[in-house]
Amino acid sequence: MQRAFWYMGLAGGGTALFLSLVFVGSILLTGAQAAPAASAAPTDHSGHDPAPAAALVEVNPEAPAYVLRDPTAPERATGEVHEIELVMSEGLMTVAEGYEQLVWTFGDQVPGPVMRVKVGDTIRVTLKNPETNTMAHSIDFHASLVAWNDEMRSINPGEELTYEFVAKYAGVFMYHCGTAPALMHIANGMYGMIIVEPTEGLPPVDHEFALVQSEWYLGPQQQTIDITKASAAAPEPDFVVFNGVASQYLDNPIAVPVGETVRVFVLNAGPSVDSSFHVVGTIFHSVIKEGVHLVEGNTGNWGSQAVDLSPAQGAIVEMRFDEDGLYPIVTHAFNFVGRGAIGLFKAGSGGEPMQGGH
Ligand SMILES: [Cu+2]
Repeated sequence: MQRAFWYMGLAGGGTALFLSLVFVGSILLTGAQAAPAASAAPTDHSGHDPAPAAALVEVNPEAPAYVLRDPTAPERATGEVHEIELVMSEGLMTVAEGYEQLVWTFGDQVPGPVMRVKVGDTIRVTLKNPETNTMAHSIDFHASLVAWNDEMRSINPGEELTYEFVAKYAGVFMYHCGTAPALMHIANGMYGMIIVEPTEGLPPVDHEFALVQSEWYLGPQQQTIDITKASAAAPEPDFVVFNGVASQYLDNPIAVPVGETVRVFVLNAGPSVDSSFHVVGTIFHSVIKEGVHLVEGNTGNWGSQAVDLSPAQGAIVEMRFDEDGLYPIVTHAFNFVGRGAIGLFKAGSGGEPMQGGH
């Protein structure tokens, strides 16, 4: 329904068209039109081409609908010692409308579960590789200070290991499978976010979300990703996504009230493409990126328009939406916006559908 509303009155379909209407300007318009989604391919009922870039993998209209990932950030875990059981599974996942891949996961989801602790806490993860799996796997918590050849070792199907560490530094950290080739294991879904707050905790805000950007290099339907594509020196992902699934928050906008403070924990899991995290129509008044804090109310009132995150970098950004309406979430590397790296914050009622041309 959201999409029907969103595209109502538009002559064509496609994310690229949406962009061309939002971003008036010849440079942006040219970029958007060059995106594969702007092709003359027939659109589906929703009005957007679900296969913008996956030219070499045939769309499967019978693929199950994707499972919408709740973007709400979890509360910080209570207590100081956290026992976490993490099962690494291998199974099918719809990563974009019409595209199903055989993914490897932490906790049956891509990205893996968002964990949230504070400095000083002990995290004791019991990592399990079920007998039914086909591959060895492992885990590497960037929030930890441990030896690579101990806790990060690979375990075979049927084995488990305990990975224990004390969180000593605050930040938005990546965790991922490091089993060789790590590129394959990350690109096939084995990554997630762990938030470590300062000992005293983050100041409370009205709303908190967690968004993980990552790439899909599609393999054939229901098979693992294409490691040859993923290995290219200049990688061309079929999809760049937030929280595992292409355009899921374009289809299902994230509702927020007008004027309240929204905090987003952002991680770029890569494996290979940089992110320029941007929310159209707002300015980040607070950014904590890799330990560096842009503080609201600073002398000069400096603000931030986009946060650059290389693979395995994270940030906490805060913003407010001053007007009722829609605020697109993108990486401002616009070649990827037509490939699934787009969502929407819907502030208040969401305003009126955008009218007219440009
Ligand atoms: Cu793995």
